[in-house]
Amino acid sequence: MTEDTKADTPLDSGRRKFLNTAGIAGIAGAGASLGLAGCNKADDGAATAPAKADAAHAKGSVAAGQLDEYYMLSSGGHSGEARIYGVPSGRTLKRIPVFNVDPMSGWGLTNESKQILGTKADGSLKYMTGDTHHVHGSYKDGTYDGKYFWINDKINNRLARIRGDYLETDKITEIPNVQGFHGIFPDKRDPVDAAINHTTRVFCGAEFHVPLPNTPKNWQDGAHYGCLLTCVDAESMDVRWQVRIDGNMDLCATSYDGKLAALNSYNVENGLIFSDMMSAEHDACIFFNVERIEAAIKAGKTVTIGTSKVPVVDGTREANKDPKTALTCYVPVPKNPHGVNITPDGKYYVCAGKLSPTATVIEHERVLKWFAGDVKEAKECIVAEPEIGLGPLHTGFDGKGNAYTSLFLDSQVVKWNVAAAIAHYNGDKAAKVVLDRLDVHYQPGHGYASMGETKEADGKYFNSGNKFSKDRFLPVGPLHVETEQLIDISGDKMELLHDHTAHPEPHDAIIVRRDIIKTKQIYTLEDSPIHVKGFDDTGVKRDGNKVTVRIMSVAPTFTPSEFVLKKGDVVTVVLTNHDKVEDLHHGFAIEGHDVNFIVGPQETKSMTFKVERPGVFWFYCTHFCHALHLEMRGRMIVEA
Ligand code: RUQ
Ligand code: CUA
Ligand code: CA
Repeated sequence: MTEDTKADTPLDSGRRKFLNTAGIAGIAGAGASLGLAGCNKADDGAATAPAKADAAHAKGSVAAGQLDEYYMLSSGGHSGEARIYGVPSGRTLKRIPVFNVDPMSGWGLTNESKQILGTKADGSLKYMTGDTHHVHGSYKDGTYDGKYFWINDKINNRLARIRGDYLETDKITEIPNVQGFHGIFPDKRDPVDAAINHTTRVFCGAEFHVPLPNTPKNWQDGAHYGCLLTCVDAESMDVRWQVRIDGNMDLCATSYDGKLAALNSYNVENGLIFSDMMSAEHDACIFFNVERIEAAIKAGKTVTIGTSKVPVVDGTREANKDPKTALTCYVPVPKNPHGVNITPDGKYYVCAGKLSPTATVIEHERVLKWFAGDVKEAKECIVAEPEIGLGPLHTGFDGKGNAYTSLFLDSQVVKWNVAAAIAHYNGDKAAKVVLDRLDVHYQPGHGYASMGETKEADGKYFNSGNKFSKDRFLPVGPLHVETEQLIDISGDKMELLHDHTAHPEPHDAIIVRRDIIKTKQIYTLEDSPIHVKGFDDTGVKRDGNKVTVRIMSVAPTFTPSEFVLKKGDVVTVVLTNHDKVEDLHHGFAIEGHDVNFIVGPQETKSMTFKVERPGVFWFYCTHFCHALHLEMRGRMIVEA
């Protein structure tokens, strides 16, 4: 046994206690009252036998040359990108630039990507950064169809779409009148038209209150502030409508019948300062009745806010007192919850307690009944409130009736049974709710199971996205390596398979079966309306000081391999890669001009820049492509 397979040495449990104390002190010091009484804490776990550790390691590894079973699409936090890891290996497969600039692919540099990202009048990027938290895929028949993936930008309130065939960003939409855009979830089918059994909408929750419209006038007065839920069209990516609510929105889940979107709210107080956000004993899980909202939009019961033309309906409590016409239902949950997830059978929503050591289980059918006027009080939609441990944040499911919740303060993942929790809530005190606990290292945030957000939840793996790695990897400076841990959930007991590093700072992810994602290996020339058709289509065209240089690449040459410009020219290079061989990419970079991008087989990219320095400038291929890759270069000549 090597040093790093030793689990739970005395040192290890000591560290865990330190982290717990620090975590609780942090929250308690901030004025929260933690309802900790009665919370069962498991012992620190038994030492793992070496043979067992080796077997677990083998289960979590993928031999050289073998492929992973799943794609894990992960957010990249303040890097602004998305990432793909292999499961079970934990190997990094790809980083997808989304809201960030990426020199390798030319994202944020090429004209095509700048158009997707959005530019200012001078042609420069409107934003250089983003903060991605949640990735979700498009659905058909209750499972992923592999067509699209969506990811949010919390900083600049943008929703991006990644197309499943290239696994590249193809559209970005900015959402008006919101700040702190956090939770997203695509719908799983249409609430009315049974023939539409796939995703057509994406719901986006806003976490921060802003004055509506946003002016600094009366900024002290919270009454001017509000939060909006936004519905974006999955195909056009246009903003369809918004709903103004009381409170805020954090995470989102959608029902399998398309009828409801659920968003947890930790600030029903509409507080603008920390202590106000913590003042109420209960916050809410807010349910949105999609069919009624769209009917209200159609009927024109809308307002617009500021310069935005997006229709907004009123989802506040005051305006929705009658359940039979209500657009929204506020189910009270213990103060400051985090995360909401729906069980794969579509029956229950689980809201994690965060400050409360409980999870709140809300029955879908009862929420529908509340909207029909058949359930008196929204709180009657709650069917269980199991005590599961300290700092519950996010829940994954195995499709066998069990839930796996991350416990931030306990540094654990807890496995509990949903049916047993309901039985216990109904008085069956013998019902065994908590089935297992596993220490993770350390302080997990998001956790998600393989296919766990679909009807095809398969109960194989659970990935714990830990917020702190401390001593799990070689130290690399003050900021520790980010860590994720893969857990086998196929047996009665959870089994830790391995740690893998994650580039800072991952949040949420989804684990998608590999047969669902069907990527193309070669681009289509016609993807680009300006592609260079062939040798006859190459060369230099001048229109005043605007010059277009059309180049094609065929390994290992560029045609033309030289072009002459004049100082002051604004030049657009259009490069089409005419190679048709899988994986045969070429790069294009020019000294001194910040030009750097790659083109895949049959792909076209363009970039516009100004030439202000006379001289000879080599352009060269940056991506290894051929035995004569180094020779794949040419000259840009700028005359005085
Ligand atoms: S949140 S640690 Cu941005 Cu997804 Cu819960
Ligand atoms: Cu073309 Cu390297
Ligand atoms: Ca609150």
